[in-house]
Amino acid sequence: MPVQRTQVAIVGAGPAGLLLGHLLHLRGIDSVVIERQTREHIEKRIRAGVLEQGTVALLTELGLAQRLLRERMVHHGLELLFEGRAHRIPLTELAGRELTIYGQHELVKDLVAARLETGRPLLFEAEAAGIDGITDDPVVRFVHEGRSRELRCDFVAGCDGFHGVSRPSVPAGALTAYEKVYPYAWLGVLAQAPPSSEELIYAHHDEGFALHSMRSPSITRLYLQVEPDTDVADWADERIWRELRVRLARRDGFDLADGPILDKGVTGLRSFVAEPMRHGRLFLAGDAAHIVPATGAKGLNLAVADVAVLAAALSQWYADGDPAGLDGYSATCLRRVWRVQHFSWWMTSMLHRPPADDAFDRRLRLAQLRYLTTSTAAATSFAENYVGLALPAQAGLAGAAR
Ligand code: FAS
Ligand code: PHB
Repeated sequence: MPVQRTQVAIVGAGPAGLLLGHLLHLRGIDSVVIERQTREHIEKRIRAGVLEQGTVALLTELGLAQRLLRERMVHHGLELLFEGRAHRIPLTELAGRELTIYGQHELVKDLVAARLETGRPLLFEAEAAGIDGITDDPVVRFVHEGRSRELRCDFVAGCDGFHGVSRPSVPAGALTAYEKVYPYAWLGVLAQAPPSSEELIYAHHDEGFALHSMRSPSITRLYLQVEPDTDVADWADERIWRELRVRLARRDGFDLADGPILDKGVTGLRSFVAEPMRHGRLFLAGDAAHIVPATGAKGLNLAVADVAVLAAALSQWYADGDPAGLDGYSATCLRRVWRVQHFSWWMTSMLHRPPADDAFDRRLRLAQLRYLTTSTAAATSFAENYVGLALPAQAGLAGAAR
């Protein structure tokens, strides 16, 4: 079995793995990225679309944002819609930061291109089967081009998402999982239709939650709250548009533009945290360590924050053998993770209608929404969390707070 060696083995070429690979490249640290899917698959996979200012500032500093800055949409607010009325939250006015709308798959395309430009290894259709020796001498076992291979390394970055092999490679009992699974899911669609509003619309409705988002001036991204076991085949396009019209209805003459649906899928909503995020020489980052319900649009941004901390810690280790950053990695990331977990759970609970809903809970949700849209203090706290907290001081090349 051919043996290969590198400094950092990165399992998974999602935003976390690819960005980490680039951060390490800029610091002269070797890495190999192993990805089980094809390049085409990961560059077409429709997921997130909202980037925090801190994420964009980091990408810009790293020279990875040329196309993003050219093609993105910039938002300074969003709308909360309930009881047939929309209320704008002026995010930038309240929290001093803007939002960027740019498809995750577009960002992955940019990161793959940047990786290939560095000439450093990025193996597609390479499925990691397991990780051994995580306490002292890590080895990633994977299958590539039909052959079993081993990759020896100093460290493994587990960036392989929720269903990857990294987290399960941690010995039983060494990791504590905290989880909440929500009794509803999201039916997400990508449509060839111009967005029907300048900004995102989060709708609380008695038929369930709905979200109007976008990807470009000609592509709309929309979500509907559905049953967890929903089969997308049961949702014909007409039925989707009909339901969106019901839940996004409002009294100010808003009209939802429709068009051909290009992509649709159902995603469950879950809150999950694995603690600690470090096990010997294995470091979990992004969805491999934590999942947030998409309501707060935080998943991608949290993955970026993790690898920014991890890259700085690895660089400190390779520069002068100082383990402080590596030893503090988990605690540093988990502080942000739990803040974001709380915000995402709170936003999800406020905007969704649970199956076993009762009149009291419904009135509590509406009272929360009315407070949020009439109190500057409440709206400011919401805005601060939604636009995203500053990246940790050690993130990025200069290490200055972002
Ligand atoms: P990723 O899951 O993006 O990447 C992990 C990579 O590891 C994948 O490419 C996978 O193929 C690879 N991999 C897995 N196992 C492997 C193995 N054994 N060997 C080699 N490679 C392996 N967030 C939002 O804010 N808005 C959204 O609308 C939204 N929609 C989402 C929809 C879905 C279906 C999912 C799963 C997530 C969604 N998210 C959304 C959250 C999303 O943005 C994630 O937070 C983000 O992709 C996390 O990035 P990574 O941690 O890099 O993980
Ligand atoms: C998206 O555009 O995909 C999106 C936006 C906001 C969310 C979740 C997803 O909360």
